[in-house]
Amino acid sequence: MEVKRYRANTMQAALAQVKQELGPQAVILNTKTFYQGGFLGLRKKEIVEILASREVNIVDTPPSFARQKETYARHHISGRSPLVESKSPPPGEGKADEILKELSSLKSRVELLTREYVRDPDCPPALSERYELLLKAGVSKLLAKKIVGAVHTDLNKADLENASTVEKSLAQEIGKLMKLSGPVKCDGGKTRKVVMTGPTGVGKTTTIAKLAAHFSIKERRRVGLITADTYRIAAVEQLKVYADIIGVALDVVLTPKELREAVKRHSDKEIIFIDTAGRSQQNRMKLVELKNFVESAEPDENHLLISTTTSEDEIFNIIDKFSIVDVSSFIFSKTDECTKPGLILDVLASSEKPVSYLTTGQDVPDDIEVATEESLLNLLFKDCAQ
Ligand SMILES: Nc1nc2c(ncn2[C@@H]2O[C@H](COP(=O)(O)OP(=O)(O)OP(=O)(O)O)[C@@H](O)[C@H]2O)c(=O)[nH]1
Ligand SMILES: [Mg+2]
Repeated sequence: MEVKRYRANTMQAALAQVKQELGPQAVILNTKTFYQGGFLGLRKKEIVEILASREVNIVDTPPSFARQKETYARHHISGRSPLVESKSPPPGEGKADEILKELSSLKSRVELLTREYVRDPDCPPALSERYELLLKAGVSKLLAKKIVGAVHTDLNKADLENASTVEKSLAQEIGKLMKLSGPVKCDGGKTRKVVMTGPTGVGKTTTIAKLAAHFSIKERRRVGLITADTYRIAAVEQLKVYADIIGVALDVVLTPKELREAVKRHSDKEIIFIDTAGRSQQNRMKLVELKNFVESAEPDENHLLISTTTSEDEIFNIIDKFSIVDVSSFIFSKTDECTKPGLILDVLASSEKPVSYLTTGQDVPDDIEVATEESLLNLLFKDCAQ
């Protein structure tokens, strides 16, 4: 059987295509409505899709509504594409109106069945779509359900049919989960000591270079750099290159004691950034060593860098293992490479800690932004933007 797919902005236009190509005897096998484009569902376009064929065996009598449901359920459960057996429209030329009436009634039946079997009966269609969007962004099923559930409870029936009210309420619910620390604090008072920790290769050194450049060049603050990462020769050289370009002093320390002394030497600075060696979350001994380094600096802020290219399970493992060091906030790095930004929401929902920055690429100093509700929403729904 040859099945053809037709898409248009309205059901009528899609039906006209079917009729023109397959003739009035064509049988509609399935219809669905979905949305394309838009951000958070705004400015999205409704698309109607019809699957049709002219080669279906036509049953003589119209199947009962109950039988159609049964057929749909059977196909849906077996994982095959839903196929609604259909009576052919009344034959004969000049009966276009009757055909259209029949098709339109079939369409409402199919929609009803789809809702009944594909969607949670308690969930209004507008929320089912948002739920799917959240899953697509990588938010866990549990959290996505909690978010749309809260919107469902907040809004009455009429509000749930108003797209912009639904969007606003959804953004509000997501906003409640976002703990934001704001940027690194540097008010020119007491020297601010800022440490970056995290697993290997997540972007600690690059992020320090971005922030050091920002505070030194844009905010004209007196900046000091210290690196406790002597694990790799290249690591020191990497930060030295940035320090030279930015025009700030770099101290290299080998022990916690040296770190304490270097911090003292930089007491004339308004802000000191301290780079640490990347440590595997599996290596408890190295994590204890890191803890000793960090504590000797008595930092005001310790940002744990988490690469958003890491799997969700591993992220929770990293947070757990790095909690040995007192973490003040998270920096989510490599968001430019991330395909599941929703995991950030899961992390923030289940942790006490806030997020300070998102890093968005390799370029120093530009590829970093302070985490805000707006930047996080944009990241979450980046694939929905036109
Ligand atoms: N795509 C992308 N790459 C980044 C980002 N931040 C850093 N990188 C790259 O990631 C790699 C590792 O960056 P580093 O700053 O050396 O990471 P690190 O955490 O200091 O690494 P170790 O000191 O070895 O633990 C480099 O190639 C960076 O250019 C980012 O936001 N996006
Ligand atoms: Mg490094």
